[in-house]
Amino acid sequence: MTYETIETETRGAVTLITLNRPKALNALNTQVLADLTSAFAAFEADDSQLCAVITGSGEKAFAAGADIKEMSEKPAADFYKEDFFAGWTSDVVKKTRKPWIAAVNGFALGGGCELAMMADFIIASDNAKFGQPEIKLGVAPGMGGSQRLTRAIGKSKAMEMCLTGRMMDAEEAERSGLVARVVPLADLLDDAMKTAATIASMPPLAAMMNKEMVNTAFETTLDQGLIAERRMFQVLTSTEDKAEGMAAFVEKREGKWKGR
Ligand code: CO8
Repeated sequence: MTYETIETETRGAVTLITLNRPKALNALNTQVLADLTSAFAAFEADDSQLCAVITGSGEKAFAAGADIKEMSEKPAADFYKEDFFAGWTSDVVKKTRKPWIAAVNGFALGGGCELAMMADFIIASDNAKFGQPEIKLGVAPGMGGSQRLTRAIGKSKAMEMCLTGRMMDAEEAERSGLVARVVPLADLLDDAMKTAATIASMPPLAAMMNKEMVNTAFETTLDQGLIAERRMFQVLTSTEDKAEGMAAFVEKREGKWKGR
């Protein structure tokens, strides 16, 4: 499948999705959303694909935000009527049950930061810069930034970033818990792909349920989350991969997974 604004390829069980509008610093427009939505649906539907990585083309930007030129021409009523960009959350995030990683190279601003935060985790290059500069445009985050950034780094830092529009560098992002790890830019893609391959080598149902368990922590109370975790654990004990995984440990060999 070829797309207008992104590139996709599969390497073993890992799908690599690259935002490909380098001249606009990979700004996210309606076409990018449509392309990403269909690429993520294809990834989710393909049983041979077990983990995905999303990154930006070029060395300068993951994505410098929603496309300001597109937004500048859009009447307010259309933002509401089209429910502009609502699909990012409903189609990309909610329907993608397999794990995916954002490999953030360079700027991740506004919608770019918000897209990265939708991933299950972020690996950042040492030149990465995160920010929610929408206030400088007279608006505010509109794709989850005020919510996900606050959950990721806490109220004080999130509030400061949203109110001043300042950027956070990779080192501060790691210290604040926004990103899992920082690596040199030259190693970013290799590192993210290797990490994704490690995840793809795990029992697939266990990977999906581990993801669901951690995400549940953001959606509910501790008591409800602990119950959900216990139920998912109990479901996993009924899988063939659990029998194989425990037998493989006892027999001192690698497990062979069936995904059931
Ligand atoms: N949209 C469109 N084009 C962009 C964007 C963008 N977000 N960012 C950069 N570009 C374009 C520039 O216009 C320029 O194009 P051209 O060469 O045709 O003039 C090209 O990319 C290169 O950019 P610069 O020359 O500006 O490069 P610099 O190295 O000087 O600066 C920056 C890099 C600091 C990243 C700078 O480009 C910048 O500040 N960009 C805008 C960042 C920003 O404000 N992002 C937030 C956008 S708003 C948003 O994301 C809201 C999301 C919520 C929407 C949900 C609605 C419901």
